[in-house]
Amino acid sequence: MIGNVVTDTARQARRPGLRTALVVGIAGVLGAGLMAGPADAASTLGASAAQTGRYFGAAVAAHHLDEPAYVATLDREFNSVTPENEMKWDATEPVRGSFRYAAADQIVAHARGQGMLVRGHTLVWHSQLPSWVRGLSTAADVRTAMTGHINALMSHWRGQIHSWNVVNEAFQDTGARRNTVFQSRIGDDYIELAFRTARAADPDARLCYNDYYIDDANHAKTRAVFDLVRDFKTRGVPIDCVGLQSHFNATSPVPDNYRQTIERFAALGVDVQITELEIPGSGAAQADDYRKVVNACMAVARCTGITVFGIPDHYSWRPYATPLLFDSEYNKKPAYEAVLSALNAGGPGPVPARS
Ligand code: G2I
Repeated sequence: MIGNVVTDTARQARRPGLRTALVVGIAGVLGAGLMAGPADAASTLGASAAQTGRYFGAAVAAHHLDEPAYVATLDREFNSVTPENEMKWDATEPVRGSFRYAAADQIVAHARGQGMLVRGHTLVWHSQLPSWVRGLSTAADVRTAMTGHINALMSHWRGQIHSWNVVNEAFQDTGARRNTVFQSRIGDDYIELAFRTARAADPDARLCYNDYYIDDANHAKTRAVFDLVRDFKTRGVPIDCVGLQSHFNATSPVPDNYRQTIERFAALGVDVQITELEIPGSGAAQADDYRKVVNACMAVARCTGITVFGIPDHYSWRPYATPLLFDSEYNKKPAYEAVLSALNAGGPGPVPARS
C-alpha cells in the first residue's frame, strides 16, 4: 500500500501542477498531517516514518526468509527492504548474458506482498563483480556489458523498485575517482552513461548515487559527490537521489554537521536517503547516535527514508559490533526506542516531488 502510494506519487509528481495536490494526498493516505505529535505516535518504525511520508527499511537476506522470527520482525517493523547481496552483479549475472533473479525475486515478492517499498542495490560497483567483467579490455566492451546489465535488471523489475543505487562507491576518500574497470576503460563519463541508461530502462525509479564516508560535508569525498550532483543537475543528466550509506563506528562517528550535509545535498535538487545505517553498541551511547541520525533526516524534507543494514545484530556483516536495532534474540535495543521516538516526533514532510 505505502509502496504504491509512493511510487504513484513519484510518477505523478513529475507532472507540473499536481504537486500541491500530492502533498495533501500523500499525507492523507498515510494517515497523518505534516507534524506528528505524541497523541498520534505510531508503535512501529515503518508506521512512524510513514507519518511524515518517509519509509523506514532494512537490508534483507533471502536465506533468512524461512526464519519465522526474522520475517515477523521484518513484516511488523519495516516498510521498505533492500536486498543485501542478491541484486549485485556477481549474484545476477555471474556469466555474461546469463541472468539469475531467483533470490532477489524472493525478496521483492515478499516485500511487495507486504506493501513495502523495494530499493535496488546495486547496478555498477567494483566489488562483488564477476571476473568476466574485470577481464574486459576495451571501452566498447565494458560499455556494452554495463549498459546491458543495467537494462536487464531494471527491465526485469521495472515498476517494482522505488529507488535504484545506480552507481555505488565510485570515489576514493581523497575525492579522486576509484580506479575500477569502468573508470579505467570508459573514463569519467561512465557514471553519466549509467544514469542515462537507467532513466531510459525504468523511468519511474528514483536514481541514486550511493557511497560511504560522504556524511561530513567537509570531507574531500563528500565534496566530490556534491560536484558530481551539481554537474549532473546543470547539464540535465538524470539523478534523483544521493544515498548516504552511513556505516558509523568509533573511527568514523556520526559527524556534528550530518544534518548540514543532508541539507547541502538536498539544496542541489536531489532527495537524500540513508541507505546502510549501522552504529556499533548496545546501550545509551548507541541510542543517542541513532537518535542524532534520525533527527537529522527528519529535519530535512528531502531526506525521504532510512534503511538500517540488517535486522538482528547477529546477521549484520559486522556481527561483533552489534550495530543494529534488535539483539540476536530479536529484542528491541535502547537504540530502537530512540529511533521510534525520533520518528514519532515528526519533522517536515511529506516526501517532495522529484525535480
Ligand atoms: O561492505 C559493506 C557494505 C558496503 N556498502 C555496500 C554494501 O553492499 C556492502 O555490503 C556487504 C554485505 O553486507 C556483505 O554480506 O558487502 C559485502 C561484500 O563487499 C558482503 O559480504 C559478502 C561476503 O564477502 C561474501 O563472502 C559472501 O559470499 O557476502 C557474500 C554473500 O553472502
